[in-house]
Amino acid sequence: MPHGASNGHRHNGSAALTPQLAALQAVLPARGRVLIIPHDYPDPDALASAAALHLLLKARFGVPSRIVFTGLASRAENRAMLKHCRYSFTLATRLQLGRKRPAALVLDGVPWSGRVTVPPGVRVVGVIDHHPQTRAKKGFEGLMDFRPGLGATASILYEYLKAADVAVPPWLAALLVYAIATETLDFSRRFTPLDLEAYTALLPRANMRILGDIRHAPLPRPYFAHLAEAMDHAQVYGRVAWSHLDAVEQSEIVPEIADLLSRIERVTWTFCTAWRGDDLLISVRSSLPGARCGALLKAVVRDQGSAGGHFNMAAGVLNMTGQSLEEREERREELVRSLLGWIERRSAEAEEPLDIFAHPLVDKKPAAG
Ligand SMILES: [Mn+2]
Repeated sequence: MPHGASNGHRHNGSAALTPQLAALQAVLPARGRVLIIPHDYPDPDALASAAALHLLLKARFGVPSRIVFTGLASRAENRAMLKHCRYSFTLATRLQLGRKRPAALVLDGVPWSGRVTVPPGVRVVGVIDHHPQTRAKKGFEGLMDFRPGLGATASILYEYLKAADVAVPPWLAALLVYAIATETLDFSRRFTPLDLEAYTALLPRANMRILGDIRHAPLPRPYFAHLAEAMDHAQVYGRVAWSHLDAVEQSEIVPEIADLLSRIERVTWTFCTAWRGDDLLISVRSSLPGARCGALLKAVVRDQGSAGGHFNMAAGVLNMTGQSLEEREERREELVRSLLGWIERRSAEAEEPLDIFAHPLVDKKPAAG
């Protein structure tokens, strides 16, 4: 063990560690800073979990850490979370590494999935994740705390903090509550008793003003332009609804549209595609218990890009650098057809046959006069 109870200056508690805390302690370096790396373009669950891990490492193990991520956190609600987070976040591109190879803990994704960028020279010593597709990697000897089927990574961090007897400050309780609520769509998606326990235990401790600030963060005007475009492009085909955005700067609007469409009555599957530069982004949602969205999107994207997700939600990206506009549009249409085909087969298995015709979500009435 690199350090532990014998290393008094780093350990100020005397209670015995739970197996999970002991496993975490075992991978912490004896000295120096640890990097905390949430997945790229971190969502609320990744951000809140990173802040919770930062507190845990300091309060329970006396280990200083720095939160580092790749991509942006541009969604208005996510920016509000960063504003209220008392720990600073560093962009991976700005990270200054000395000659030592710092240890890192990866959150809400695995470094071998393509969703988490690990800066060169950084050594991953542990991974904490809840995605059902997550598999252990052969040869990886660090901590692997995988809880497939759990609603949120934030719930795992709640469990660690509780086991370590670390008090959660009100601002962090607000972030964790928001993370669990969004990740489970207010418990309308799959969750476990641990998610419910974390939520109900943290809510009374949460700073409600911060929670309100995050939930109702001011939205930039382009958000509404995307919304209008998405509604205009939205199609319904039986129990499937989907849409497309021609040019987005940030990826976060794509899952938001998929979530919004999933509220159409009788619709059980939704997806949204969008161009972001040379990348085609895809988000899939389903309310069916056996949907396995992550596996479905992986099957559709195959080796042309990367995809991953949960039972009820998944995201993927295809890079089309060097292809003409026609080729890109053709491949997008092919992907839409392929997705519809897979969904149709899944629906047939679930005895939920689709309609024959697709039609626009919003009827376009001819202009008066
Ligand atoms: Mn998550």
